[in-house]
Amino acid sequence: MTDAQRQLAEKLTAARKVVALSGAGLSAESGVPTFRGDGGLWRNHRPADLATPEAFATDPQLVWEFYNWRREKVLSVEPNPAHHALTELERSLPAFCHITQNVDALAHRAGGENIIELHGNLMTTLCSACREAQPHAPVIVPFPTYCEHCGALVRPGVVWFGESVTQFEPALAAMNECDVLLVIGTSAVVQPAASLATIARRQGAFAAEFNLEATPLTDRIDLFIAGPAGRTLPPVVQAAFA
Ligand code: BV8
Ligand code: ZN
Repeated sequence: MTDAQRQLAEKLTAARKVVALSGAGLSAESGVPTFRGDGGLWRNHRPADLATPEAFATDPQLVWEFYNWRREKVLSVEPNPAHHALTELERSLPAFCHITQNVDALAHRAGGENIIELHGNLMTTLCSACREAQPHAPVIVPFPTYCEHCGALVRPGVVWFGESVTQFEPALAAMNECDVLLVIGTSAVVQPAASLATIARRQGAFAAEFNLEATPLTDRIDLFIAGPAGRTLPPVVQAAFA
């Protein structure tokens, strides 16, 4: 354990309300590709061609296939020790909220409960016109199906660029109330998720960041814990609640 990990463990032991804000780096050790950086999805695909409402309107089949490929990937992997450490943290604290930009639901599969999926969920679908959720629509089919209510094309239940994130108000409330914020595996460049961290810090929360490298947030947090979260986070949680 480093001094930084020990210091964070003490803060967690004393905390009442803790928030974790996560990104693709949390799932990297499970084998889910990240978006930016080496091997990142946006190295080979342009976001504007695949993750916007305009892209879906232009070529629904291409967009659908991109998401099918990601769905299959996610179904073939397992939560990693960082996901499990967050579940243990949730069970050890009076109040805990995990705000994630990830659409892979791995935190749920690790047993996490109070999770805000800011960018939606890969395994759900909604109508591209009336936005009704499609509870009966099969997700992994070779082509998009049609809405049960209005007949328009069904799309993946994720938040695309230019769209409003889901559950922003509860995420904001959690940031305004927490004593400790953990920022895990996000490049902190996509808004409004990235600005949520700043809100917690401004109201006096102690903020720690887990990442392989510095991000635009690093200068504005209290502790930076370098390394893969699956290795650096579990010992902190264990030390805090052993
Ligand atoms: C909105 C879902 C209005 C779909 C995604 C100019 C300036 C500011 C903003 C904008 C701008 N131009 C446009 C915007 C707005 C835009 C935006 O922020 N663009 C950026 C890129 C400039 N945002 C939007 O359009 C958003 N909506 O603004 O609406 C509004 C405003 C306020 C309130 C309400 C509404 C909607 C954005 C949602 C886009 N959807 N995904 C899908 O998945 O297909 S975004 C995409 O990036 C990803 O899906 C992911 O969710 C998100 C964030 O990425 P990260 O998770 O951070 O992943 P990344 O690969 O970047 O980083 C990984 C990190 O992990 C790295 O730092 C790496 O070092 C680290 N790491 C790797 N391995 C490990 C690790 N760390 C620890 N351990 C490891 N093992
Ligand atoms: Zn519809």
